Amino acid sequence: MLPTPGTMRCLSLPSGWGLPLDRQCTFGLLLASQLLFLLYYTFGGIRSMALQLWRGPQPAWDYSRTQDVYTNLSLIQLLLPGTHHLAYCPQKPPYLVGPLAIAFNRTPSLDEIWDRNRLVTPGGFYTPPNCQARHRTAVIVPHRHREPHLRHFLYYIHPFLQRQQLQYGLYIIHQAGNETFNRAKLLNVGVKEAMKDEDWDCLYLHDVDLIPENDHNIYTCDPSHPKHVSIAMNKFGYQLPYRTYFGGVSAVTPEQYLRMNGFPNEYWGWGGEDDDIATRLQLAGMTISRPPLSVGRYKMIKHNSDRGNEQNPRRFDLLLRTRRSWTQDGMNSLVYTTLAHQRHPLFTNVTVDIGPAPRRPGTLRPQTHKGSLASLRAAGV
Ligand code: UD2
Ligand code: MN
Repeated sequence: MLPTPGTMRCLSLPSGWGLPLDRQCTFGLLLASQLLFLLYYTFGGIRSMALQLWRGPQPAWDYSRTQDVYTNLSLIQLLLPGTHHLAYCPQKPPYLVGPLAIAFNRTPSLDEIWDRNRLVTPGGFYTPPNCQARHRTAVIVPHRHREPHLRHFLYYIHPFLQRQQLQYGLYIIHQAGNETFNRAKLLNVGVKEAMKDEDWDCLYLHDVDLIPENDHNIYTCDPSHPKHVSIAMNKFGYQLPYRTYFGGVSAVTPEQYLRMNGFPNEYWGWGGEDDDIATRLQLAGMTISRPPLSVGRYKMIKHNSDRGNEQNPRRFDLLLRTRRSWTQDGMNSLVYTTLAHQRHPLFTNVTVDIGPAPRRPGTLRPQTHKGSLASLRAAGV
């Protein structure tokens, strides 16, 4: 039945509100748009909102009940003769334990870590011994002068990835010399070097000081969109600091990486490069995918800012230019010199000269020391 003018109500507002019909309409529409706006920002955009609704309620993890990161590893290490070439690993890895106990009061030695991860082969490679891996993930870590952090990272990340039954490789990309640090350019180098080794189907770009807290945070890629993984960190009270935040740990397929022309090479020093990456992936027609907040949890090892990685004063100017620069600055303009490519028992070490940071007019270039194997060994890598 068609409503007559007298019976029509706007958004079903009760007539008792005492407002004339057109005011009711305006008021109702205003209320509805406020509500939608609120929902949109609570769930971080339409895509995440749809995902939340589609996924339904997430399991509530109790982070006060944690397990040792080496739990179940002996079960996995048990080689079953004759069966290891037969079947794919199960869709859902059976050995996961959930929240992990993480502490940084004692820095483990490299020997100790190696001793506990005997199935890792030189270069930091691993293939599940008793089933065929469904995924091949390269973990790429930009690094300089963070040896204690590196040891904590190795201690936790190896058993974490093995329990997920992935085929994986671990790449530490070490910036040689004392020039200003350049995280994003090192990541570009890492991707290029890793892809020479193996047809990886997923690339994890990982800060050395971030340790995942839950092994249900599976280190695989989202085939449709780049994934920002470290969405809940102790450093930010386990909340996403802002909607387009992309720092810490992220994951892209090689195709997604190429589509956004890799990462920028021009961010020298701290900050901005993560926001540039978030912008360029959107300019390349993709959006950010994320795991549930209860799973993408990380502990960051406390640290001061590093010498040689001071805040980049140009980052705001550069960010204004991303729209114009992303097709020229990235994978297609990457230049570097590999100084060493070594298969360490627990990781592949790539030591690289990525060139000098641009100088502001009138500043003198500091003395640089080219990274040598001897200086690396002295630093304990
Ligand atoms: C935030 C982001 C990081 C990056 C950075 C800005 C988080 C958790 N991380 O990190 O992804 O966007 O801001 O550039 O929000 N590194 C070295 N040696 C150095 C300097 C840096 O190895 O001298 C590496 C190391 O892997 C480190 C990473 O670069 O984890 C990021 O640098 P950071 O930890 O000093 O910066 P942070 O924690 O503010
Ligand atoms: Mn950090």
